[in-house]
Amino acid sequence: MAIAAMGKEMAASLDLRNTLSPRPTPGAGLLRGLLGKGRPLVMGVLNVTPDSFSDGGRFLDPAAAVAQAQRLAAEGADILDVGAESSRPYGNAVAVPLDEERARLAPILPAVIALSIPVSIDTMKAAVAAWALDAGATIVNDVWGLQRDPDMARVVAAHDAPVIVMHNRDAADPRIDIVADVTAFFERSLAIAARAGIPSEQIVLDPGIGFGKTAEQSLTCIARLDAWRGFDLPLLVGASRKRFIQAVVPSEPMERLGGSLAAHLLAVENGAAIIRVHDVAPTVQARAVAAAIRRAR
Ligand code: HH2
Repeated sequence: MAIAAMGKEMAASLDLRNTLSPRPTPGAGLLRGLLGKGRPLVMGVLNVTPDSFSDGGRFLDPAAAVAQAQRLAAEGADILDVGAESSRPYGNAVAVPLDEERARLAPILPAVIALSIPVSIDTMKAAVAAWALDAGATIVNDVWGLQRDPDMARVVAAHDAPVIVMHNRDAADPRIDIVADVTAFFERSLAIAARAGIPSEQIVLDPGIGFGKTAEQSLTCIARLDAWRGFDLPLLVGASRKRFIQAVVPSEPMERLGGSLAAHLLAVENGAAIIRVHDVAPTVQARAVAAAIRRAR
């Protein structure tokens, strides 16, 4: 069966499933198990969008999206992060209606989940998160850290799902102390999470490289990652292909692999437990070599 046709059939069963009871959730054991692998986790990015900043339009076609998910899995991704609305780290946000976001995901999500790698849903909408979790996604990645959609924390708690709480701002302000701003944002998110009943073992913190930050502030967030170790929660860094790299070495997004690898290796040195990347194979190789060098010390 062609992948697109398979996707349609699976999407139909997904709709049906949503009228039935939701799947049992893996609870805190999932995140604990992943982090227990004893190495930094590589989260592979799948953007089912026309307008993502580096690969918009490449995986909008369901067959291309599923093939990319299979590739990321084969290359060694520990988690697949699937998104259908560009989070537009650099402004010009084009809000995607709920139905459109779900329509982009429906033909591919079952096939991605069938790869048996934990799937995180990269969305700012509680309704999309709930729908994807009911369909078998197991992690929520909220680029507004539970602070944009007022129903997000409830959905995460109700599904007993791990959640990535990412720092964000509407606009960059070069005058602020970015470390203090991120810290205050995390504190607000953690208070929202606690009120909703999300256990702290289910939370990952992410300073949101490129989001509402100058290039210097993004560099600072990676350099000062240890500032957030005091929260005693796993940290995620997503520096892949981001614009701060161009501020160091002029380059187009697809020419930023070297900068992405450098940023992620240093993030790991500074305490990142998860790195979010578009290029899984080179990152897995870099992780292995860095680990071998560390062992040879
Ligand atoms: N970056 C992007 C999207 N989602 N989620 C987390 N937790 N951390 C990040 O740094 C992060 C994220 C932006 O990258 P991409 O998905 O490739 O671009 P777009 O949002 O334009 O689709």
